[in-house]
This record gives sequence, C-alpha cells and structure tokens, in this order.
Amino acid sequence: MAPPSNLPRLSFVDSHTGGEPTRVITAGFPQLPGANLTEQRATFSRDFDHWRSLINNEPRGHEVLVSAVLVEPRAPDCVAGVIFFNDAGMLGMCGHGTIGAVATLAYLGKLGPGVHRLETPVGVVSATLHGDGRVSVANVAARRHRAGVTLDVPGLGPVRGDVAWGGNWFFLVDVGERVLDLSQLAALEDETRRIQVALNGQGVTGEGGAPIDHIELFAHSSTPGVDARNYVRCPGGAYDRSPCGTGTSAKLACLAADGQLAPGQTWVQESVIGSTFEASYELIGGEVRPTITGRAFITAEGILVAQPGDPYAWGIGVSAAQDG
Ligand code: PYC
Repeated sequence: MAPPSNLPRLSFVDSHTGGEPTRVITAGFPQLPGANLTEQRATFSRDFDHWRSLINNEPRGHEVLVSAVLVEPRAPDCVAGVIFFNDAGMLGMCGHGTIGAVATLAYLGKLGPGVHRLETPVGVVSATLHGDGRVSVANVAARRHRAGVTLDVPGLGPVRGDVAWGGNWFFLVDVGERVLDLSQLAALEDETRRIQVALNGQGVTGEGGAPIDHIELFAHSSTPGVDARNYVRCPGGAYDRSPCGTGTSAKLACLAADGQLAPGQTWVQESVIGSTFEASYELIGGEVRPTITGRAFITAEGILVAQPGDPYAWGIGVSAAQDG
C-alpha cells in the first residue's frame, strides 16, 4: 500500500532496557484490521510497512531501536496487545521490549505494581511490575528444535550451534572462553553476519521452515555472579545491547534440554555491554516456561512529526507520496 498523502503525528515514549532502546507508540497509529494479533501483524507488515519505517528507521529512528504499537487485546484479561518491530521488519516476542512497554505504561500511569497480561502475536505473556521498577516477564514456552547443527561458514569454517525458539528463532553458538566485549564488536558483527548468510544459504531453519533471524554467541563471563555473556545479532544486523529476553529464553531451553539448569534455578545472563537479566524457568506440562527479569528506564517522550515536502517523511528508502 502506498504511503498516504496526509502525514501522521505519532505520540511516543522511549525507554531503554539494559541499554537496548524501545519506542512505544502511544497514539496516532491507524487501526490494524485482523481477527487476532497474528493477522494484525500480517496486515501491518503487508499494508503499513511505511509506518514501521517512519517510526523505527532513520531519520526518526535507527537500526538499534525496537518499536511497539499497542492494540486492543483479544485474549481475555490482557491489558494490551503489543506488536514489536525493528528496522528490518516484524518481531515475534521481544523480552527487553516487553520490559520497556510495561515501564512505559507505568510511567503513563496506566498500570501499577502487580501482574499484567500482554498479548503478542506469538502468545500471551505475563509481566510482573515490582515495587522497585524491575519487571519479570513470564515468556511464551521456549524449546530447542535442533541440537549440534554444523554449518559450513565461509571464512570461519565449521560452526556448530543449536536452533531454539524463545519467542523468536535463534542459532546459538558456544564460543567458550572467548572474550565478548565492546573491543570485539567489528569482528562479532562480521562473524554473526557470515553465520546468518550460511543459515540462509544452507536452508537451516526453525520449525516449519521458519527463518532463523537472531544469532546468539555465548561465552563464559568473568563477572562474579554472572553465568554467561552473550552477543546477539538481531534481524537487520544491529546487536542487542541488552542480554536479549527471547535469546535468554532460547538459551534456557537449551540448558534445560541438556540437563544443565534445573527448574527454578537462577541463570544470570550478561550482554556484550555488561547489562544483565536474571532468568529461570518452570516446567509446565513438559514445556519450558522462562521468566526474565530486568529494568527499563524512560529516556524520552514526544511526538514524531513528518512535514509536507520532507523526502524522508516515511524513512530513508521509502519514497514519499504527494504529501503536500
Ligand atoms: O529482548 O527479546 C529481546 C530482543 C529481541 C530483539 C532485541 N531484543
């Protein structure tokens, strides 16, 4: 669908969770047709992609940002439906983004401490806002789909990893004692890009041929009390500044499958910038149900404006309609 000629004004609140930004659109987004959130996300992707671009892409957003629109929930007892997206397209769930959305709703006075259910396109999650501002997200069920898959990665050689679901599809690679820190960013970006290309080229997917669009390298951490450090490449190529809620969930599914973490045991996951999430899981009906705890801070609120005549009104790469 072509961008409309009347330009939007969108209210937003920005936050960061462990350094990873989230932008929640609080007013101005059009109604999304669809019988449920999965259909609404498909409508968004097909007919409203220029809105995604305006909100999330340069010059009003950037590649690190994850944004969210709030919609009327269809599932019972949910405070909101939430659809997450970034510079490359739609996401399934988003752990840091859910923590950011709950912090945003609290900042706006729309919810207080307690348990709140949120509907996402991949299922209902429940978020507990604690009195000190931390948020615990009881995520959708996580599972390991394939263990020990060997990819032939040009420039790297054989790379072995697990395919797991934590609300998005991940390829998880154990890089042992390697140092994952900010001094390694260029190499980590190059390595995970090569792995992404190899996954696509060698037809390694999640269940039902679902594309794997997140790559997670994890390693030993030298920080006391931390179990592992990770570098997560998100769709589009930016790395997650947070420890990645869905990636940590996928990791828990692998640890559970390998008998390396018991239900209820705490796992502390550190990101490449050093921010942490605390995680654990319950086994419910044989399913791994992860809970991720972190904290978000509000960084800005305002109105996204696009003026008539702006060639980048809908973001770089989307041509403006007659917007005057
Ligand atoms: O926290 O799940 C997450 C996430 C996904 C992409 C960026 N962050």
